[in-house]
Amino acid sequence: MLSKAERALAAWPEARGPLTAHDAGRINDTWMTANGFVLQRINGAVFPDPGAVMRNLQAAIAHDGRYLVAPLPTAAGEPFLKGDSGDAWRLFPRLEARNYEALPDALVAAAGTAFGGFLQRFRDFSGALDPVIDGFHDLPRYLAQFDAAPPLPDADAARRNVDALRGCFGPSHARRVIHGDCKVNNLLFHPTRAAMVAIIDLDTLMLGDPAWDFGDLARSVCAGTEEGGAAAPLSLARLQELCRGFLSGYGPVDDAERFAAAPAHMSFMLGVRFLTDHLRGDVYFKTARRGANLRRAEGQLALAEHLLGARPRLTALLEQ
Ligand code: GN1
Ligand code: MG
Repeated sequence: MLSKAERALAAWPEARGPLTAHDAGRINDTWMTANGFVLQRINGAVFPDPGAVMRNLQAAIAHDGRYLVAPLPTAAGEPFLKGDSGDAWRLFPRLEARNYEALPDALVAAAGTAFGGFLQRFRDFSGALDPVIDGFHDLPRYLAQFDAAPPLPDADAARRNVDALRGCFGPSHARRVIHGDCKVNNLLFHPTRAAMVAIIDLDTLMLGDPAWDFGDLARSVCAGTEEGGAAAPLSLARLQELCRGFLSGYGPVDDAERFAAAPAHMSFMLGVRFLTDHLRGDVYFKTARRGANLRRAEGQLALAEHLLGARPRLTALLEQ
């Protein structure tokens, strides 16, 4: 019997199975086809309007398609395929590239240049953007959901960590269009050179603060795979490389202190999101086993603490 993914693939006659499941991302599902394409299922529980996600991607490509990957229309000429239960399917060409969850040192500056350059190219974006997830980067809203989640004994220590740290972070303000998910694994690198060839996953392109993108990137450069609970010591050399690359792509930042505060903010917010999902029974982020979201939360909360301490250093690096 054909799987749902194999049935969906039939909408694109140029793509052939067998499909190989690809472990990437915590929300959508991804498969590689046998002949150079990438099939994705957009998770309808997280993105209730996949059409909006795809329109935003097209708007981004229309603004400046450099380094972006365009989806292929279906044989029926649609930008994506509607599946049952709110899911949607899309197909991309597969690029010859390297992709990492934990970025090697040699690529940290290139990652900074990549997302800094993206924000620079989208500085004057004036296309229409459809909101895809309400309050996506809204920390007070995530904290309210956390407070309303049922307590669990295994999460007591993490809950105390949230309570100890929450006073350090306030609300922040949307200013202009941002990528919204500046993780290092959303970058594709040239097979041999230390250069980015594509920025992927524009699903959360939205109005925000470019400092959030910088913060998410710095967080992910420091977090490795996000699976480990133990917080590795921060590498100041990596943060320095990151800032150097970011500034070369973005230009000078308007407020170094705001940008320097963002990595801890993004790390804390993600920690709260992982922990809330653990308390709710793993209903949002994909997990391989029970406890994974708790470990991710512990890792992000510990990282937030380290990154809070690194703010003066980051400010100095960003002022150069
Ligand atoms: C999710 O699925 P992925 O990896 O692209 C999440 C991001 C988190 C990230 C943490 C829509 O992104 O906000 O930062 O996991 N995306 C959504 O790994 O919630
Ligand atoms: Mg994403």
